[in-house]
Amino acid sequence: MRIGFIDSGVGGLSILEAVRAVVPANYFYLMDNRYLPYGTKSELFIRQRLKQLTEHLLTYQVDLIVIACNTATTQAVDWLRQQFDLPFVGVVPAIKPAALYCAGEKMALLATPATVKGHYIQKLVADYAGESRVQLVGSSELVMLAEQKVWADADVKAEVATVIKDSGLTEFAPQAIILGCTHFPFLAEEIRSAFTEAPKLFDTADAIARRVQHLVAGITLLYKEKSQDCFIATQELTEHQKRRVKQMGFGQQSCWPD
Ligand code: DGN
Repeated sequence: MRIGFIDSGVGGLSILEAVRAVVPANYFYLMDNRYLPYGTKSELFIRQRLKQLTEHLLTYQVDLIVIACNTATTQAVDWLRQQFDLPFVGVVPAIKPAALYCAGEKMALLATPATVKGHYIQKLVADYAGESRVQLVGSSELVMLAEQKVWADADVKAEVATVIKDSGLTEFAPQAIILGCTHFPFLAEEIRSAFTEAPKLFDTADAIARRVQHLVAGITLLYKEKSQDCFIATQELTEHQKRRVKQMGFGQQSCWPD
């Protein structure tokens, strides 16, 4: 079994970890760091780029692709399903479970600017938020802070608190926050501590892992693979980043061509 992953940066690793824990496979993680962050790009750009990345992953003969990015999923996954004949698993914010938890109280969706502006999210909120009051916050700054934390172990607590405060969220004081960007689980601690009363955080990693597990059970393999490895393709990384990638458990690295 070969499973492809796509994100513009480290965010998809939060999903990869959950999927790897339950599905034995060879993993191919395409980290499109050349175009990080996706959250500021147009829908047309994201679609064309995802098409290119999917074609690249197909050269590794993947059986299934996880679009481990809310931004790319909300802008492109339906369109990709029409272009290619393999299963795609997308990641969308966990609005429904958060609304159930809040039972009509306040909740917030923290995602990228592109995700919060998209029709897909507006519809999810209209369909599933129920009586809850929802504040939508789009931030690419948080994406970059998550990158700094993961790559360099940077202490980003103060910066995260400032973004949360400036967005009006501390004043809004939601009972729940939906982490609608796969980068944000890496900032969970910092986000919680930006509030006097920590809200409950909802992410999608476990739901995606169950979905992949379900789909994989229905895929018939033409050959049996013995190894279970994790490969990563990125644009150039610094020496420090290369060492981090190894620590993260990636056996092999290659450079994603332009
Ligand atoms: N991790 C992506 C997401 O879930 O939306 C965001 C990364 C980005 O490029 N903005």
